Amino acid sequence: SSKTLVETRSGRSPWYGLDGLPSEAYVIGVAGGSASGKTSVANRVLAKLNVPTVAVVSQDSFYKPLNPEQSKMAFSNNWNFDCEAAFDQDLLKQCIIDLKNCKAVEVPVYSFAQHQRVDETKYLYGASVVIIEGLFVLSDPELRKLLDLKIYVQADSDLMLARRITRDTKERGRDVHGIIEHYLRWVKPAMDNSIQPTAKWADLIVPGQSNDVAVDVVAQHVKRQLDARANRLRSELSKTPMTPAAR
Ligand code: UZR
Ligand code: MG
Repeated sequence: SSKTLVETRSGRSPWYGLDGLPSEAYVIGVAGGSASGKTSVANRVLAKLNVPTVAVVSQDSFYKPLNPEQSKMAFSNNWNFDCEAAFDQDLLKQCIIDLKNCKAVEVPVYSFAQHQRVDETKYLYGASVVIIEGLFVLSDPELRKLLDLKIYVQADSDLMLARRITRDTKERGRDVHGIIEHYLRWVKPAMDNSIQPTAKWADLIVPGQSNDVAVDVVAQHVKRQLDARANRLRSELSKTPMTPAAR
C-alpha cells in the first residue's frame, strides 16, 4: 500500500527540526519465525501510528542474488534460505543506518517466485518511523544496536506451518510437497536453533495472532517516544543562542 512507502523525491524530511536541524528516524525491529506474523504486525503497527511518514522494510528484500547454479538448487529445494548467510546483511545494515539518518535509500526488490532480485528498486526517503521485519532481525548485534524498539513475534509452530502452506501456495508459487520438504529440512531447524533463541533480545513479545491489544500498546509506546523526542528537540533549540544577525 502507498502508506508503507515514502516516495517523495523533493522536499525535506518532516523529521528535520524547526531550523533544519536533522533528527533521527525511530527504528523498530520485528523478528520471528517464518509465517509467525511479522509482516502483519509491522503493517498493523504502522496503520495505528498515525504518523504521515512510516516505512516498512523487509529483510526478505535483501536475499543475496543467486548465480545460475545456485538458482537451480533453489528450484529443486536444495538451497537454504533460512540462514543469515543467505542475506546481504551489510547492505541491510547500511540501508537502516541511512534511513535512521534520514537519507534516501534504494531498497532491492525480491521475487519469491523467481528466487531472485528483480531489476527495479524501491526508493525510500523521509520516514520518521522505520520498521524492519525479518527472520534474523534480532540476531545481529550490530543491527540490534540500531533498533529503538525490539519486538519478537511468537506463534506456535503448527500455526506457522499451516499459514506457510496457505501463503506459499497462494502468493509464492509453491506446491505443498516442496513446502513441507523445505520446512522439515531448513525452516524448523532454523526456527529452533537460531530464530527462537533471539527472543531473549526482544523488549516485547507480541503474539502472532489475536494481537490487537499488543499492537495498540506498541503504537502508544512509539507515539510517546516520538513526542518525547520532539520535546527534547524543541528544548535543545530553545537553548541555542541566537546568532548576532538574528538579534
Ligand atoms: P518469511 N523463501 C522462499 O520461499 N523463496 C526465496 O526465494 C527466498 C526465501 C522463504 C525462505 C524463508 N525459505 O523461510 C521465508 N524458503 O521465505 C522467509 N524456501 O520469509 O519470514 O516472510 O516467512
Ligand atoms: Mg513476511
